[in-house]
Formats: sequence, C-alpha cells, structure tokens
Amino acid sequence: MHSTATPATPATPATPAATAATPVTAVTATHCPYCALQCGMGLTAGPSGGVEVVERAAFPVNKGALCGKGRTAPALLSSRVRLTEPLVRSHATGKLAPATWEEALDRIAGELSRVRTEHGADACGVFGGGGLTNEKAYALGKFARVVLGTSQIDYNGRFCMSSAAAAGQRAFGLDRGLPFPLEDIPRTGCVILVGSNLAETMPPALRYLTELRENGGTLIVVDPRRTRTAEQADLHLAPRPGTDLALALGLLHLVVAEGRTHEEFIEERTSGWEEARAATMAHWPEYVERITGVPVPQLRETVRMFCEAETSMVLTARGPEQQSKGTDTVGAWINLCLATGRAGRPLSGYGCLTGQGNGQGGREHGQKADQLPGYRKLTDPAARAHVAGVWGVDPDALPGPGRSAYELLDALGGEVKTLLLMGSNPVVSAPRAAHVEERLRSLDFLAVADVVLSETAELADVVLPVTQWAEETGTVTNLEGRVLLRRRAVSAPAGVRSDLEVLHGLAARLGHEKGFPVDPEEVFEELRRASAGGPADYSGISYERLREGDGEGVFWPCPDADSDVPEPAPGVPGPAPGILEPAPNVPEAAPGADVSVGAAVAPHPGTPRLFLEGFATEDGRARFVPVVHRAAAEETDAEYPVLLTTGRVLARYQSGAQTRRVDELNSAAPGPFVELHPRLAARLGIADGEAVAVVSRRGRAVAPARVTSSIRSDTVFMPFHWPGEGRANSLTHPALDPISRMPEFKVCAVRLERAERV
Ligand SMILES: Nc1nc2c(c(=O)[nH]1)N[C@H]1C(S)=C(S)[C@@H](COP(=O)(O)OP(=O)(O)OC[C@H]3O[C@@H](n4cnc5c(=O)[nH]c(N)nc54)[C@H](O)[C@@H]3O)O[C@H]1N2
Ligand SMILES: Nc1nc2c(c(=O)[nH]1)N[C@H]1C(S)=C(S)[C@@H](COP(=O)(O)OP(=O)(O)OC[C@H]3O[C@@H](n4cnc5c(=O)[nH]c(N)nc54)[C@H](O)[C@@H]3O)O[C@H]1N2
Ligand code: SF4
Ligand SMILES: [Mo]
Repeated sequence: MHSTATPATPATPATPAATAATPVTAVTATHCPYCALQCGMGLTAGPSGGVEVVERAAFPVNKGALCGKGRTAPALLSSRVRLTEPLVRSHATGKLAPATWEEALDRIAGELSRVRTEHGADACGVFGGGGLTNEKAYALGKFARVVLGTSQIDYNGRFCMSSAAAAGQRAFGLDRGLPFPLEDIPRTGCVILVGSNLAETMPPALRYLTELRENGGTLIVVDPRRTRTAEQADLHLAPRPGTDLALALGLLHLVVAEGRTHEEFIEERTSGWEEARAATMAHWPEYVERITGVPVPQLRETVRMFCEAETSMVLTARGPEQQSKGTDTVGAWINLCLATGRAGRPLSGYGCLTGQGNGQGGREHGQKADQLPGYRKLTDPAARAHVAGVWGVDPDALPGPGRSAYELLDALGGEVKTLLLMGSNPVVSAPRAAHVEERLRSLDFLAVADVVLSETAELADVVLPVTQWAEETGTVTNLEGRVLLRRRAVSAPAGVRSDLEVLHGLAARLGHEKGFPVDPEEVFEELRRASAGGPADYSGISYERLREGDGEGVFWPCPDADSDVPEPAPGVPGPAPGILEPAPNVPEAAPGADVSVGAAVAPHPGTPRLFLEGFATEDGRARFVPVVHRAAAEETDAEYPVLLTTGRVLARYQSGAQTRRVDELNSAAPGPFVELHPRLAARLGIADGEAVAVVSRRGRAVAPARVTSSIRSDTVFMPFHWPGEGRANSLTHPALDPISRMPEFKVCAVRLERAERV
C-alpha cells in the first residue's frame, strides 16, 4: 500500500498542509510507529512519489507480516491534518494561531520560569509517553529533573503495564516484559493467555500461538469475551471482569490439592512458599467458581493441561493488569508458575505482553515518577550518585519521586500549575476523563508536542508540531526486551522539529545550553553511560551494533564488555551473573581465555533469556508473594447493575489521535460501540445498532449497541479509542492499585438506558 503525498497548499491553522515526504534512500529498514511488537518494515518511494511500505521478511519478530495499522502508517506522514507549524493561543482572541518556533519556545520557557519562581519547581508538571523513543524518554526525564528541578513527571505507561512491572520486580527482582523471545512460545507445551486479545492487538504475533498448537501444545485463553484470540483456544475461560486474582488462586489451590507442586524447584529456587500456600488455601474451587463464574470442571481442566505439559507459560496483558489489584493479580499468576516450576527454566515462565511502541524502553530511562535511567530507583543514593555524575550535577539537587500519572493529572490546576506533555492524549485515554479534561483546562499553562492536533493539544496554550517515526532516528525496546534501531527513512516537512530539538530549545532558554543534544545517537551514547551497571544495562549496545546484520537488535541487559562497569550498589539488583545466557550463535570466550587488560574482549551478546541460572533478587531466589482475593473498587448494585470493561479493536490505536486520521482505518472501524449479550439487550429492549446510553457514577457515554453472544451477559464492553459522546473513559473508575498506581480501566459498575440517538 502507499500513501499519496499531499501537494503543498497554503497552510491554515485548522488544516495545515504537509509538504511531500521525500524518501531519503531506496529502501530503508525501519519499524512501525505503533505497538510493542515493533514489526520490521521497509519504506521506499511509491509510484506517485509517496511513501510505500515493503516487506522486511528477515526481521524475526513479524517476518514481514504487518497489521492494517502498520501497513497504513505512512498515510499520516503526508497527511493534510498533521501539524506543520507551532500554534500559540492568542491572549486577544483566546484561539490557537500560527506562530514562529521562536515565539512558541519563548512563550513556554517564559511560563515555566515564571511558575517555577512563583510557586516552586514542583508546580511544573511533565507528562510523557511509552511511544517515545529511548532517547526522548531519557531526555524528557533529564529535562524534568535537571532543567526544571521538578519531581512531577510521569507518563502514560502507568496506565499500561505498570502492574505487571511491579509484580515482576517483586517476584523476580527485575521487570522485563517477556523474559524470553517470542520464538520460544511455539516450543512450550501449554500457554495460559490472560486478558490479551492478541489477534486484534498484535496480529502478527498470533502466528506464535498457531504454531504452538500445530506443534501439539495447548492454548488456554482467559477473557470475559470470546474474542478472535479466544476462538483459537483449546479452552476458553470467561471470568467475570475483575476476578482474575481469585481465578489464579483457585488454580493454585487445585495444584496443591492434587499434589502437582514442584517441590524441588520450590526448595532450590524460591522463597516464601509457606505463606503463599497458606494464603491460597481459602480459595476452594467452588468458592472461586462463585466469584469468577468459571465452572469447577474448567478450573480442573486448566490445571491438568498446564501441569501435564512438560513446559508451560503464563502470559498476561491488560485484562488482569488494569485493575486496582493488578499487581497482586499478576503476583498470583506468577505464584502459579513458581509452585509448578514454570519459571527460570527453558521454555517455561511468566511474561507480560507490553503494549506501546516503546512500552518497555519507555519505562526504563527516567520518565517514570520514581525512576532514573537504567531502571534505577530515584530513592537509591548510589543510583542518584551515578546518574548525577553522568549529568554533571549534584546528587542532592535531584528531586525525589513525584506523583503517578493519574494523581499528577488530578493535581493539575492545584499544586501543579503548568504541564509540558509529549506523546499522550489523556483527554481520551485517562480514567474519569471528563474530570481530567476539566483539570487540564484549569492549568495556568499547557504545552503539547504532537504530530496532530489531538483532543489534548486542542486545550493547549502552545502546540509544537513534531517529526514522526519515519522522519527521525531513534531506538525502541520491544516487548521482548529487544533494543532496535528505528531509522529515519524520509525527510520531514518544513516547519516541524523533533522532540529532541524541542527539549534542546527549551533547555537552552532555561539556562542549559549544554546537555540536551539534538542528535539521537549522541543522546544514546549518554544513555549508555547512565544505564551502565543498572538493571536495564544498555552500555554494551551502540547504534553501530544495532545497524549490523538484519537489524534484529540486542536484548538487554547488555553491559559493555570493554569498560569497567561499576559494581551495582547494594540494593540495586544489577544484572546478576546468574541470569545471563548467551544468545545462540554467538561464540563464548573459551574457558581460561585471556580477558586481561589489553586483550580484545568479545562484546557482550545480550540476554535473550533471563533467570535460567538464578533470579535477579539478592539471594537469586524468586519470591512468592502471599495474596488473597479482594473485590473491585466498585461492585454492581441495584442502581448500577452491569459491569463495564474496556479495551481495543483491530483498526484503532489508543486514543485514536493518529489512526482516526487514516481513511482506510476509518472505514474498518467507523466509531464507538457498546458490546452486549442478547439476553441483556432483550431485557432492556435494545436492538442491534440502536443507540444505548451507558451511565456510571462518573458520567455518561452514548454509542450504538452491538449485540453478540460472545460476551458474558452481566458485562458490557466498550473500546476506548474515541472522544466525545462515545468516550468510554467518561465512565471509568480512577481507583488505583496501591503498588503500581494503575487505574481500574477494566471494571466498573454501570447501567444501560435506551438513548434517543447516537
Ligand atoms: N489494535 C490495537 N492494538 C494495540 C493497541 C491499540 O490501541 N489498538 N494498543 C497497544 C497497547 S498500548 C496495549 S497496552 C496493548 C493491549 O493489548 P490487549 O491487552 O490485548 O488489549 P485490551 O483490548 O485492552 O485487553 C485485552 C482483553 O482483556 C479482556 N478483559 C477485559 N476485562 C478483563 C478482566 O477482568 N480479566 C481478563 N482476564 N480479561 C479482561 C478484554 O475483553 C480484551 O479482550 O495493545 C497494543 N496494540
Ligand atoms: N478505558 C481504557 N482506557 C485506557 C486503556 C484501556 O484499556 N481502557 N488503555 C490504557 C493504555 S494501555 C494506554 S498505553 C493509554 C494510551 O493512551 P494515550 O497516552 O492517549 O496514547 P496515544 O493515543 O498513543 O497518544 C499518543 C499521542 O502522542 C502523539 N505522538 C505519537 N508519537 C509521538 C512522538 O514521537 N512525539 C510526540 N510528541 N507525540 C507523539 C500521538 O499523535 C498522540 O496524540 O491509554 C490507556 N487508557
Ligand atoms: S502489530 Fe503492532 S507493530 Fe506490528 S504492524 Fe501492527 S501496530 Fe505495527
Ligand atoms: Mo498500553
């Protein structure tokens, strides 16, 4: 498919026209702008001068396959609806009007200075995104802490995989979404896929599940809806939303009752089993059936399939994670893996399917409220000293941890007076979105950098038009922990600048002429040093290395074999020697080989598989966590008798800011809908296609009914990709997980009403 470049026309503020994107070379090997699979693709000049996608079959993750979103991504490069000039809100008219870059950056820097002087550094907020490259995420975190001196920075990844990250840290001492490459999946015996609709959210990855079944393995899918993914399963469990914790505990109870625990593994590789076992004991199968709605025979069958396979895996995605008990829920699934010896061994383990393009790398390099680059903790004195050394600042000058994403958005207009936002559209995607929108409006000053005028950018005082994926180079880390080079393939239209240029320009205006280079490779070189010795160690990875071969990337941790990497400080779980396993086909140094000073040292091969020799905890053992079931923040009652859950559809990405501007995708997924069971529809007198109002304690949304028996009859589903009347997040509950601070996107109580019209 190719997108036709739009001829340049006189720009107006409402629909600035992009100049044609010009391919730089014949075919550039690069990656999709959207999800965490980071499919490889080639970009070249199409027949009419536009940009065309060509297959990049050698890239191992997707082997050339792309979903419709990736295939149509170039359409936005030359689209008339992208931003090509800065917009500044006029004091006189109150409207956004075109301005020069100097005016726009001066205005932002001026407001940030004023607010910092009047109210202190913490009155300046920063909000980032898991779609930003490693370099941008790193620079944004450094900008917040060094230039603004604020603790108030967080990002949309908090809404994404933060519960799985917290649970992984707690159990394994390290969070890398998948501790093994995707290619291991077809070779295991059984996969339990919990709350992932892979067939729509990462279509090329469905291949791994198909191959699993072709190889004789079994697939169990846990989802309140019979999704396209669940249709592929040998067994589909359809629990009531928000009850995965009870489900996992019920399975573990059966494992114990049926004598299926792996005593040797528990003894040698784990700690805390007694407490976790005791916590499980109350979760009798019949009790769990009552909570979850999953029949006891299905629980028993799940345990049989999982334990009778020689190797097995549990993979989770947003279903069980986006709950106010997401961390404990993932913890319970990890406990199941540990008790059965399905972790830290080849072809067995727990993994989280991270979501955004750089969902993995974006959570490692410092845009998170509590974190420094290299996945270091902001509260750890040794980590502060190391990073402050790289940044050339006094460790004591670095602020402490700030508010989490929702808490930060909730504080806007209160203690936080200004916000600089890059790579997110919270007006559509944040929980209790009407409240968040109202908070954004109450700010003294809002600056947004985006490629399009998103619903959040519409509220801004200054909007900065930035370059897109194919117009800039940067690294991303996919859901496997594979660091990849996303190459620039086309030139950007005149008038746009990169996020790195934005941060450089603002830093310079705020007294930091140095320290914010605009060349991504230069930023990466600094990131390497900042991450050296940390849990997510990138110091052995360079652009040069990422350009090698078919660009299949390097898995972190990858310390620099050539340099004196500082020993991890106590309390910083460094890449323990035990967890490293050389990549296949990379020769290891022969035993006794001379690796003394002066001898050439083979580069570290990267770490495709973690934990095989030991976990990243201080004692090398995985930690069981005793968890018990608890209710959702909001249960159904007489007034709000139905459960609402939310999620995604194939042809839309996230808040839709990008994909709603691609014609082909608009016809595939024209608008919001409410999925409900025929019995529920009949009770309410609602026919397929009729308008239905969904009402919660937070608000109301209206969309056409989609009547289908593939959903539980006590639950309705809405995708969250649209603003306005059909905005699902008008309804969602902002209850937060106490550990990860993840909001409860996947369950709240609603009532349905017939609506006049959509
Ligand atoms: N097409 C498309 N693909 C995407 C994205 C996109 O927006 N569109 N976004 C990317 C991102 S950032 C992410 S995070 C991933 C998300 O990828 P997924 O996690 O696969 O996406 P969701 O649709 O949010 O949720 C998955 C499933 O969870 C189910 N579910 C709902 N409530 C529960 C529950 O209580 N328990 C269980 N077990 N399941 C439940 C839903 O029915 C849904 O089918 O997708 C990535 N890929
Ligand atoms: N109800 C409900 N709500 C949810 C979820 C759910 O399942 N249910 N899922 C949550 C999840 S998992 C996620 S990840 C969030 C995502 O929700 P958002 O954070 O809103 O994600 P996007 O829509 O991807 O927003 C990215 C914005 O940044 C712009 N952009 C893209 N690339 C760049 C870049 O390089 N630089 C800059 N400056 N801008 C860029 C895009 O045009 C877009 O406007 O939504 C969350 N919200
Ligand atoms: S699956 Fe994800 S990375 Fe691959 S083409 Fe689709 S959106 Fe892009
Ligand atoms: Mo996400």
